[in-house]
Amino acid sequence: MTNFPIEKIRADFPILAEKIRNKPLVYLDNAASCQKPQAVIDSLVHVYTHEYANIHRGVHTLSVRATDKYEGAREKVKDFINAANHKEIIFVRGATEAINLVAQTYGKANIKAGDEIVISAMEHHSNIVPWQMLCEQTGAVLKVAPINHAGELIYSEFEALLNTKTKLVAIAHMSNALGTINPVKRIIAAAHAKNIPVLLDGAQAIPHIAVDVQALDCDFYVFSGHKLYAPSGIGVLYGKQALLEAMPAYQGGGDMIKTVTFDKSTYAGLPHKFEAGTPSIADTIALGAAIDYLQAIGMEAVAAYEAELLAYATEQAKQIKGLRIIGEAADKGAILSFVLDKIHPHDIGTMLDSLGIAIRAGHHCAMPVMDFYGVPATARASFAMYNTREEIDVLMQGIKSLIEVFG
Ligand code: C6P
Repeated sequence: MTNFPIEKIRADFPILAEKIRNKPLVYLDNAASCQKPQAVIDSLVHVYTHEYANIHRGVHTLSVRATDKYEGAREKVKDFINAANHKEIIFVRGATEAINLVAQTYGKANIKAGDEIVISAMEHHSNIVPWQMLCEQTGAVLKVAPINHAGELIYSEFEALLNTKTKLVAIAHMSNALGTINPVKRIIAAAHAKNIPVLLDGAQAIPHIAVDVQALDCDFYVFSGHKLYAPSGIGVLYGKQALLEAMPAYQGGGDMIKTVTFDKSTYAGLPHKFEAGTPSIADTIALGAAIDYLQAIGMEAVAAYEAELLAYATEQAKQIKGLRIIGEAADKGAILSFVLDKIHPHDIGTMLDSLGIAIRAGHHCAMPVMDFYGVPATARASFAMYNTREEIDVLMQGIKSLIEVFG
């Protein structure tokens, strides 16, 4: 892509200059967690050097500064995903905590024995296990919409699962194991036509796709900061205000209360009702810095650049004999999962590491996807906006040399 400022972007990420085993780092494990630009690192240093104190509690200057910055980050997240109101942005530890929060509050209040929750066969464990726990607690039933061999949701079978017993649809915006981007607008419209709310697991989609929660009309959207160039330990639950207001509180403690006596406590309004205890203050502020950084580049430009990277990687991978791509959906994000004849994915990962190439090998916390394809694991190269065609060439060369030696 001619206008994409790739050299400048790469220079903004200091870790990309690192040498691994005396080779230039080729970091292709972005779906697990991506690297941080200097602006995010600087934000953390700045907070701890000039702005750090506990928030919402102090009248002293530093506490006011930290509170302003923390609440400022909430405004940035609100604008980034186009939420209607900052009260709809709840800070949590990550996508996993956000889904558990919805399961244990919205779920417990609204889902009872015999009700159904619909997920898909491509979900990450974080969007399976919390619903299984809720089903065990309530007697509700988990229904799983199947996928086809390309790794796409079989839409007609998904739609056929929606009925009067369905109380929630929880589905990945983009799959971490396959890269599939689900037809979420269509899914949401179909569910809403039957008055069923929809939670989107946006953990993988958020760094690749411009998300507009109002245009999508999703009821909940969850993501983690660490996949969005921000620190780990901070994530977001978006929920429509009316739903969040009606939900019971999640954890009890400081900052989520209005009044406390030994007889009874009353709770704070949104968003604080769901943010008990001291949060990850500096990380939240740095999430705001990551969003500023990304918005200066523009999500449309990022998406177009990454689409080119994926197309190039796919084309190159298809030329390698003995390589099988796992996940070939028509609509796909920047993830290339694959297996090689006769070489276990863990060996692929270890051997590529000796060449300075970081990929993930394993079940990617999506064991049912591995079962579906009949493989124990896959090797997964996942791309970010700072990756290049040259790095894909290094990856492909590495794979070819493995096949020569071990295949
Ligand atoms: N997937 C991967 O390598 P947390 O761990 O809470 O930040 O995100 C959980 C999660 C939820 N949904 C999807 C679709 C995900 O991909 C992930 C995290 C990483 O694929 C780590 S297992």
